[in-house]
Amino acid sequence: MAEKDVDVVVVGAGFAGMYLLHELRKQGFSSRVLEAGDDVGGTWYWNRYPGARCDIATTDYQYTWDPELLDEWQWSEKHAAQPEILRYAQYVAKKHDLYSGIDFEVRVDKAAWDDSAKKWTIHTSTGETITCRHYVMATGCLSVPKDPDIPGTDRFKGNVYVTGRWPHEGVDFTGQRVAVIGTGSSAIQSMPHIASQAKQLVVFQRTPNFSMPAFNGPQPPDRVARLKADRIAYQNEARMSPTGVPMEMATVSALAVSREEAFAMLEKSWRKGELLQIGATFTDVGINRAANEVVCDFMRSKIHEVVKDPETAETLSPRGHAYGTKRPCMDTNYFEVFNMPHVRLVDIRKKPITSITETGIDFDGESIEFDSIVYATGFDAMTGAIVNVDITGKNGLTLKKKWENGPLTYLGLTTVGFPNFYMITGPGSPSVLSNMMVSIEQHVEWIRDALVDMRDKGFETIEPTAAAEEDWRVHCTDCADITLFQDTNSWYMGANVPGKPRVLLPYIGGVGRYRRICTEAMQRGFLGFELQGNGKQQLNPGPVRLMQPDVEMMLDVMATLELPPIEAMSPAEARGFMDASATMRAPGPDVGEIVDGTFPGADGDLEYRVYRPASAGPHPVVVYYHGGGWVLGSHTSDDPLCRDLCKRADVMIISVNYRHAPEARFPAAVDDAWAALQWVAKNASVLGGKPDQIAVAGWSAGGNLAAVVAQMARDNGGPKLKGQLLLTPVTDGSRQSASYIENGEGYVLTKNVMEWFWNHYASAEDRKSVKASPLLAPSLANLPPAMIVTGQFDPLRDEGNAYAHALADAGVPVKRLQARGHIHTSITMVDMLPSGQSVRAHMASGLREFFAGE
Ligand code: NA7
Repeated sequence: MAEKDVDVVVVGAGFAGMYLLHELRKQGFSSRVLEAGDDVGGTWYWNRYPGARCDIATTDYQYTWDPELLDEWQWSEKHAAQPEILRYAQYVAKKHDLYSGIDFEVRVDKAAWDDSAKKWTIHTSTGETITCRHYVMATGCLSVPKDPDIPGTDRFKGNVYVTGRWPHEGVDFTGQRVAVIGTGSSAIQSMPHIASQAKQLVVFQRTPNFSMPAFNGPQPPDRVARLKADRIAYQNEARMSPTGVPMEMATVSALAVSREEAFAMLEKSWRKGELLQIGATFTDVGINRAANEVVCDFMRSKIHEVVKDPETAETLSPRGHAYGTKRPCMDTNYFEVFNMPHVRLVDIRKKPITSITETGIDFDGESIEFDSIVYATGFDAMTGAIVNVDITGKNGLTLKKKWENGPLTYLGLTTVGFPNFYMITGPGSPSVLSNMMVSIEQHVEWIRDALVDMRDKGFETIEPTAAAEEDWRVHCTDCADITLFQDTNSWYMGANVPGKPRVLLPYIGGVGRYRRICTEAMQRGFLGFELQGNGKQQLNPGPVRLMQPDVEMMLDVMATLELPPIEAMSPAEARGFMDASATMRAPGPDVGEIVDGTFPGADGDLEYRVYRPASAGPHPVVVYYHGGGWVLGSHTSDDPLCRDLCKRADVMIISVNYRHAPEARFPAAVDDAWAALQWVAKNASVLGGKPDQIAVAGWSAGGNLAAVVAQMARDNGGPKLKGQLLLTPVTDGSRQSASYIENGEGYVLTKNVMEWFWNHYASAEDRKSVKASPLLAPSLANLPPAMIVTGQFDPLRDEGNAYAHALADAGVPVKRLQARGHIHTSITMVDMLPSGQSVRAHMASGLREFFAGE
């Protein structure tokens, strides 16, 4: 007799439900696993269409939690076919006695949270009611086929097949006239099999897809050897990788090599027959449309090589979307199908289907009769299976209602208002953008650990906080924003289901990063969660520290380079190092004109560089002071940033040099900065600027100088400045704020580097001068309007923010922007870190506002 009250109810007995059952038992939790099918396997149970195959190699798409399986189970191919994967699931279920813990042919109709009992009540299709403390949806991401939204689907009297619900006994199409609707992965995999049997095959294509040959065969010996040589290392590499598959990471932009070189590199990736390799050939395929287009061109050239009729080849060639933004496919002889005389391709964008009829399909004035129609039209992905169950949380809120504008989760695992409710590979987690096996295991282990921890500490409920959920939403959006996904209509975006909210459903920040974030949330006392039970409460609002994904990627790459610390170098060495680094960066956008010259500094001539916009002048003028801790840099060292601001704000930027420490210590840089401002004020017209429209700007130490000269201009009768734009400025060298401790290590500008800068620049006594620490000025009243930009992970964050608050308190109009997930240096990395774009756009509009109305 099955228990009616258990610790955990799990819905689904695919690879997620199976592993969770195993772990729950091991930890002594009672459980019920409810499965709609009559066997284990989940996706591999349902998707039995001919040719169904895993696109991830078997070395990587297998359980890691039972190491014995590696020896016990021999995969016959590199990419296993559905029957073999199903047999694997059955083998594991038998080996670990999982069948005894699973109720088959049972659907969950309804689940409701009982807030007084602190339990879930589950109603099943068999009329059973089960109560449980914890409720886990292990229902898979692509398990609810979407309704084929084509008129007349119910009229057809012939055979109808849906790839995701294929008959277990198989289908013989021999001698039949067959229509296939859809050209996603399921169609691409099944088509060669259907075509080999059918008398006539008509393929109705709405959007062509990118696909590459799987080059299937035995498991690749190099991968198997690596796995066998050091299983733990190999699997850890997978877990910490971007996609859940150990892979060589790209080091070069697709735009940094010639087209021939790019194609040669892509050919090498292509030959590997690994789905994720093409996209990983270059660093910028996912984020830069021009780079992506190189890949698209290559993929299209491959289609034209195979398909003999150029018009058909062109119809099969994707033109409208970036590679990878719709699920790229792997095939075995897919494009070859279209060379067969009995196969016809119909582009329904040009020849729309008007209706399915009793005998066939009407489209564009034609009627074709069919014996069978195959719908390969996809799934209500990621959220479909979850909201299909009537799930009611606290205060009668249903999940369907809560998610009507898009799924909201914390870490893709939990959601506010639904205590003790968990999703495995849910929306907001890497799931479908990863090797699912790696992601499944991670989620199962996280849930297991959470349950064990709660039991150990006597907590009964866990629920994310609203703030944490909102932070996660923002972070997911930040990640999505830097990619090309949002421009494409894909099921990743919910765009395949009419009326579904448009949001990137999976988390695109990477498997390894995601794992780190989830682990950190748990290790730091369930950050972002509230736990309750036995009269106790633990509220740890969080949030988890969320770096912009591209910034973190850059830090990861830098970590592998093992660069020497700046503070261990002499100033000359540090300057050489910075100069060398600058030669490798992207140059920044073109501007109208760049002119170099010299101006009289406080102690001799110094260089400047003018950046003029392409528009007709005269322009407002921004005197810009470069960063580099008063020790490094020059009038050209912030070149990409100056170009970017010039272009975005349509202002003239004059980047001025100043003398550097330790050769010229404080206040030499201030004296030169002040001399530069005065010189610009006098010569603005000659330089092509508007003499009555001058602002100052600077980054880091340059931000410090800009703030100081703004005060000097106020105190010395001009020039009258229109504004001051301070990017991550140094404002107080007399003390170290909390952000020094919080962000002192690991984010390029470290506490030690900052101390090295200060020590070269100014004595302890001098640091108290208002010309070194503008925050210490007795009054900040009557200063020009300011925009102050700080980075969340910058040691200088708090002093920048403090200056903004102090200015506001003194009545100065201030715009403050704390750049989420940014470090001290990342906002200046034009064309390298897309996440800085919106920050610089704000900076540019700040500059425009300084000069607005004049
Ligand atoms: P997909 O990838 O969603 O593909 C569905 C296909 O069906 C795709 O080509 C759709 O065109 C097409 N489709 C959907 N609705 C229609 C209508 N109404 N008319 C014509 N064509 C339509 O699903 P799959 O099952 O192939 O693959 C799912 C995933 O399973 C796969 O990505 C792997 O992760 C495994 P569209 O592109 O929407 O224009």
